[in-house]
Parts: sequence; C-alpha cells; structure tokens
Amino acid sequence: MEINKNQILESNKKGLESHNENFDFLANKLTKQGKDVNQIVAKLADFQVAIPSWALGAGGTRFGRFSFYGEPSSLEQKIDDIGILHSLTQTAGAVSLHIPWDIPSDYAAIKEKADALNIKFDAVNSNTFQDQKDAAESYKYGSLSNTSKAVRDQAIQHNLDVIKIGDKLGSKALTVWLADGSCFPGQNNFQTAFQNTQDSLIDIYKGLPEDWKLLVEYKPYEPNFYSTVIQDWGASLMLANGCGDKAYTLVDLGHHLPNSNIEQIVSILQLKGKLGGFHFNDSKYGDDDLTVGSIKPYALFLIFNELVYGMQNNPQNPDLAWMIDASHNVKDPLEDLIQSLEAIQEAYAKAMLIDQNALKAAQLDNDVVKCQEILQGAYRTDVRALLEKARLNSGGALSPINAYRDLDIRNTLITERGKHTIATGL
Ligand SMILES: [Mn+2]
Repeated sequence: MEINKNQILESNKKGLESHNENFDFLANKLTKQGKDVNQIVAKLADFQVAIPSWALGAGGTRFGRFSFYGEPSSLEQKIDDIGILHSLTQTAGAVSLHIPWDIPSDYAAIKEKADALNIKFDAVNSNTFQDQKDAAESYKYGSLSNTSKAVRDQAIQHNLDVIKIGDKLGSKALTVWLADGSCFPGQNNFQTAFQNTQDSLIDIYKGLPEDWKLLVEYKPYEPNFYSTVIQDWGASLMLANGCGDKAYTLVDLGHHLPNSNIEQIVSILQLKGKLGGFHFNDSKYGDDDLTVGSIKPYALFLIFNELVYGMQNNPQNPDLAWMIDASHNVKDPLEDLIQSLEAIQEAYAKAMLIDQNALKAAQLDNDVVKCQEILQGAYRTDVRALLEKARLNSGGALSPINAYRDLDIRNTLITERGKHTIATGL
C-alpha cells in the first residue's frame, strides 16, 4: 500500500489547532532565548535515518517468535513499508540492506521503487555470523578471524560480493559486524585472531570503491561469551586505522557494557575524524535492541549533545551513517520504528537547544552547577511541537502514530499480504 498526501492532510486536521498553539508558544519562548527556530526546524527536516531491511518483521528471541501478521515477504514489500514510514515521519529516507537476506532479484526495479518513494540506499551489511546454504565453509568458529585460511577467504569474498551489490544500488558504505570470538578461555589465541581479522579487513578494504567507507562495528559479547575479537571502540579504531583513511568506527548503542560512557566515545572518535556511523536502539541489560529512547532518554540526549558538537566543530569527521538497529518482539515493527524515529528527533532537537557559548563559559569558570543547569534546561524543554512543524513542512503527519492507526495500516497490509507472511531476518 502507499499513503497519499490527502490521507495525511485529512489525518492532520484534528490536531492542527493544538499544534499551532503549542508551536507558537515554544517558538516565542525559544526566540526570546536567542534561538533560530526556523533553522532548528530545517535541520530536523533534513535529518534522515536509515531503516534496516531486517527490522520490518518480528524479531523474536531464541525462545520464540510471535508474528504481528502482514509482514513483508519480499524486498519490494520491505521498501513499501519504509515508504509508509517515510510518508508519515519524513525522517526514514533510507534503507540499509542486509546481505544475503535481501539480495535484489531485479536491481532496476528495486531502484525505481525506492526512488519513487524517495528512499536512498545507505550502508550495506554483510553477514558472516551464520552459515549460508550450500556454503563450502562454516563460520562456527569465526569468519574473518578464523584459524582456517579457506574460511577467511570465503568471508572476505562474501564482503566483496556485498560491496558489488551495494554499488549497483548507490550505497557508499559497507558495515562489518563480526560475531567472531570465543566461548571459553584458551579457545582462541587473542593475537592471532586479531591479526587475522586485520589482514582480512585489509583485503576487503582493497575492494572498496574510491568513494566508499568501511564501517567497523564492535560489540563486547554475544554470541560468544568469553571474548569477542572486536570487543570495543579501541579494537575497532585500531583495525580501522590499520586499513586506511576510508575505514571508520561504527558505534551501536546496545554494544556496550552497562554504564559505558558512550557520549565520551563518540566525542573522541569525532575529534580524531574516525566516527563513521551510528546504530540507534536502547537497552536495559545488554544488546536488548529495544525502541530508541524507551529506557535511557537522557543518555541519548547526552550522546546527541556530543554529536551536535562534533557536527559543528569537527570538519575532519565525515557525515555519519545513521541507522536504527532494533528488534521488535511485542510491538508492531512499524509503530516501534515510528517511536524510535520520534525519540531520535527529540534528542536531536533538545541537543540543538543547548547554548554552547554559555556552556563553554560555565566550563571555563568551573561552574559545575551552571553546566548542569544548561544541559538539563535544554533536556526539560518539550520540543515535540518543533518535530511536528518539521514534519508538516515536509508533508508528513502531525502525529505519525495516530495517522498510522487512523489509516488502519496494519490491517490493510494483512489484507494485502495475508496473515502468515514472514519477513527474512533474525
Ligand atoms: Mn548494529
């Protein structure tokens, strides 16, 4: 299904009066504080986040998977779902493909469909954490780090194939996340595993087109529970530096041990010009892949504070690849993604309200109380009217969740696709 402009305009009618009141009140207040409201709204409208092709179906856990029905059963239908998200939110203007789950059968047709929906192809993701049907070698004991050269070569070739697929669609980055590691002490030689990974990544890097980036993701544990080869930002940065200028570290919010200071990590990576991408989600205990902003919205705001600072002050760092990396076990994924997009925009808007000059002055005075007042003053501002304004200006929905429900989208998809379709992915 496709949503037309009139449906959205109709859905917007009932909240418009209240929006106008809220926006005028907030815009007036912020203008008095010296903020350029139009510029903030324009930046919100420009901010686009890629939707991964595996996030449109039910995620599930190793204990079970519960469908919410009408899932997309082909890449075409996944692009349709992102089109729905983008029509409503005007923030989901890109898709991040996972290979081999979503290899296009007809490249021209997929590109045409995505173009029509105003969706770009963001970073492509390789998969060497599962064995593929008919593959000669197994990744049970690792891929790019494997002790067997034949396994490493197969994994390298897969990544090179993924680059070729992405190139045909207009992608400009390859994201590598490895499950490689060990479950028990003594199982791996740490140095050999790391060196093998570096050598393999260099072979992949050599196959990157000139205008591409290699994004190296890290994760402390899971599926291996004793050691992971690329366990933290330091390991990722070393590997990226070992490859070259086009290789960067990718930060996934859920890929940190509890209480890690993620805002400090993104800050220093930007200073060094080595932050390449960012995966949004939220977590309570580990890599929970929950809705962005559902557990620790203040931490998300502090991260955005550093990202905004970096975007303004670190020209040595390239534009980032933004992506949601979440899994949906009990919510309709499209509603979950709408909530995530809203949380990202909200944190971004609040971070833009921070008075950087006042903060710098307070830091120079070592006025710790003032520093906190400045941050929390921005955080406590209800910015939702700014998000609404950005969406309205772009032809989106005043309230994407309300519009999604008013338009009865899930039931329409179930009618179109049938109840028991299943999306490829985890
Ligand atoms: Mn990720």
